[in-house]
Amino acid sequence: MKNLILGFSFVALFGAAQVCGCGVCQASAHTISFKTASINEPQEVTLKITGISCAGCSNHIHTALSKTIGIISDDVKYPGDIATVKYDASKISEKQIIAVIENAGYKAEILKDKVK
Ligand SMILES: [Cu+2]
Repeated sequence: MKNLILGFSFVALFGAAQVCGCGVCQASAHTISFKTASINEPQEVTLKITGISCAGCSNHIHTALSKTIGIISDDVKYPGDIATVKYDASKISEKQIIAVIENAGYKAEILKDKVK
């Protein structure tokens, strides 16, 4: 049943991708992960993203983060609009991570209460 709903929304997303205006919509996946080996003890921040309107948007944010020095891994979820970012605090701050997302055209705020 869940797969059926996901499959349907994927089709709906693909159609919507043409009108979201983010310019990079590919509707390729709902969750995109990027991982590299961690160097130092990584910090983790969970962010609520505003402005994601299709899977291409989460891909766009993932691409922006994965090119940023200090980002160890990122996981941008759509639907859900939650980004979990592991980073090296000696190279990048939470504020800078938010700035990267805002430069990509979205809004981000730190979620204080993590989902357990
Ligand atoms: Cu989009």
